[in-house]
Amino acid sequence: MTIQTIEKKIHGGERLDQEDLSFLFEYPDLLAIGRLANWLREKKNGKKVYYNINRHINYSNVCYVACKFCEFGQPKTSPKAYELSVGEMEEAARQALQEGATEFHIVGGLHPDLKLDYYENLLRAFKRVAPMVHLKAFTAVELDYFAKISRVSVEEVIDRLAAAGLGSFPGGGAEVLTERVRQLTHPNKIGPDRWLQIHRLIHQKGFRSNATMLYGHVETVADKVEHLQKLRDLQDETGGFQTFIPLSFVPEETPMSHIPKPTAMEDLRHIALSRLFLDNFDHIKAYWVMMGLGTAQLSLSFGADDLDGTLMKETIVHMAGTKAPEGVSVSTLINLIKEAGFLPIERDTLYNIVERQAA
Ligand code: V47
Repeated sequence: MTIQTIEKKIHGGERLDQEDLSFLFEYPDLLAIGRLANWLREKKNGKKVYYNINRHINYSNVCYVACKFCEFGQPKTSPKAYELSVGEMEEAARQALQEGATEFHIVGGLHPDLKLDYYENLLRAFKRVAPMVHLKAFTAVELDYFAKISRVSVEEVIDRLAAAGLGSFPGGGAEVLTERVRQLTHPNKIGPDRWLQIHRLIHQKGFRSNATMLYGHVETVADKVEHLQKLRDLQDETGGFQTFIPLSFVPEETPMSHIPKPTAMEDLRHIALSRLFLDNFDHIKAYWVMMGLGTAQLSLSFGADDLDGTLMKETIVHMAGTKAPEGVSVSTLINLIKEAGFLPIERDTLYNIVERQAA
């Protein structure tokens, strides 16, 4: 195997296989990989880089699963545990609306006391405050848990949440979709098959969702190859994923703080390889709050075409110890994109272009 054989495949529109991907994970010349990924990204999306004005809302971090990579989730008795009131969340929504938000990204821990009707009421409250704002909410892990704690099927959970205003589903909770990694880092949470099954169901019901992969902890190249293959297979089957988001592990305050944070080189490699292998995903998102704004900006030349987002108040990786800001202004995002030589395009959650009157 050589980089030239892979180059030929990419330029000829041929799919990479698992062997190619394993080779690229170990290939030393990152710039050669980046050039290929950028070529493919320009073929798909030209010079466009999408960004969005969104607000993250984490209703509560009370969670019983204790994943080793996570500091956000806390037992109910922990001094770090919190629960926002609906009033506080409505206020956050009002403020975000004034700042032009088109999306609320709503996720939380697996709370032992809250039942499905709480989440339905929450979505209805957001819709009352901001009827036009898209609600992207609840990971497959939460959906599975809501079904269990309320003794209904996941189908019913999806239907009832959709009736309450939910528009699409985020890609969290996938971690690394192999049983080996699950046993090591999150044995109390749903495994690969269930995560994929729930996304299949979401897509079959006509909704879109995203997919993630949390890298930089105990996973091997073989784990990541398996993960990406499973996502590509499901996307072949349903076409329901909108974007893939590689998540760079933030170790500082977590139970795995002894593991060094992924370097910028590793972050760029994961962006580039996602672009090259996931040929059936339209978008690769650079999530700046985990990799940092500088690396996220660079990643636009390594295959990413989406810079998410203004966020306004990120909590999950701030509790894990990230030094990135909690949110950024729209002008910061636009300037980062322009400075990197790309064309900033504001999108909504479903990648419709947002046109705004000049102020
Ligand atoms: O599922 C938890 C990860 C995810 C840490 O769909 C950590 O548009 C790094 O999924 N270091 C939540 N990562 C975030 C997420 C997401 C983010 C932005 C956009 C979208 C989307 C989805 O964060 C969790 C978990 O995989 N996570 N702890 C940590 N210490």
